[in-house]
Amino acid sequence: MIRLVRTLACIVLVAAGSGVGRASAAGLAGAPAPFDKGGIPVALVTLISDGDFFQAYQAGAQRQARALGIDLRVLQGRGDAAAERDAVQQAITLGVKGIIIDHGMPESLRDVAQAAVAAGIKVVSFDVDLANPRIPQIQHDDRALARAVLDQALRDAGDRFVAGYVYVAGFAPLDRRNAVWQEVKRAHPGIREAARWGTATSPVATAVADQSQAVFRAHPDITVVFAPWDEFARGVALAADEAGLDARIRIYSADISTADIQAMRAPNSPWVATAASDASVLGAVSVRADAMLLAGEDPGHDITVPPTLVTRGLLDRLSIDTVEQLEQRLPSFGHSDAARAPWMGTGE
Ligand code: SR1
Repeated sequence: MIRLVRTLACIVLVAAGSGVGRASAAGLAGAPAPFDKGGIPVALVTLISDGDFFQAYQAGAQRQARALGIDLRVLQGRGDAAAERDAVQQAITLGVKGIIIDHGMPESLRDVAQAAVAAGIKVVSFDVDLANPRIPQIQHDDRALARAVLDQALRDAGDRFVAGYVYVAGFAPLDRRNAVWQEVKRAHPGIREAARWGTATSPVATAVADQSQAVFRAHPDITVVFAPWDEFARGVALAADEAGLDARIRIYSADISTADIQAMRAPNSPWVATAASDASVLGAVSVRADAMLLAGEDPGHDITVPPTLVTRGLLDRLSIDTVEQLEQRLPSFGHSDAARAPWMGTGE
């Protein structure tokens, strides 16, 4: 089992008692029970809180929860798989009606997730395969995401280059993206992966920057880095900048945030492309999928949100400086109808 940094042994209960994320208790007109009354307690149990992606995911989940009259409590595992497991058990004890499990190690979650299902709690997962037909799974279309950004690398660099690859095994989205990277290398034997590195230890970007500096010293011939998590890409970009390699290295990543957009658009930035789904949309989709189960409806078992390829050229052309501008100018990025029942309306 991968064990991430144990920052705090305790689970942090973010929303309960603070008023943050409290949903209206009024209920939704015309909605099925229990949404006609509101105030439905649901727990969002997370493994990772580090970085922009997870903050935006939680913000999107909170917004959607408020709109549906869900009282969403966030139980944070703080990078500790055992603490995340405890959080699922705590949610069961708290008597929530629904649980959303965001990332995690399947082997430490499957039995507690099944215990929640057996207790009548409606469970959905995001980016972790709990191998349970009664637990719908939400995810990016990770294969399409990796394919889109690697195709861009092939367009930019041709199919003969020395690559660096940032990867940590055991996380479902990274494993799915890794499968595509392996396929691309097989199909293009002119690509040579000279080094592979990575860590999920918090703070991820800083730790990856330290590793990347050593890699660039040992492998000065690397010209393309595939770093399919924005925390990875941020670390690689930092190291490339400090080593004065901006002009020689191109970085291809996943995810996008306002800070990422600014890093990509910085003068001489090596970070040239990313493929991403909107993290706040994924948070909203996760809440809606759980809401459908709570209303006795079927959201489907595999719920995917398609990615958008975002290049520095596109950001420059459309003068995009923030994720909000990206959402406005590329509406397909900022909106999804996945897991949306008619009674929910069209907004978050
Ligand atoms: C450690 S897994 C990190 C990934 O999870 C989310 O799916 C984001 O896309 C991020 O890249």
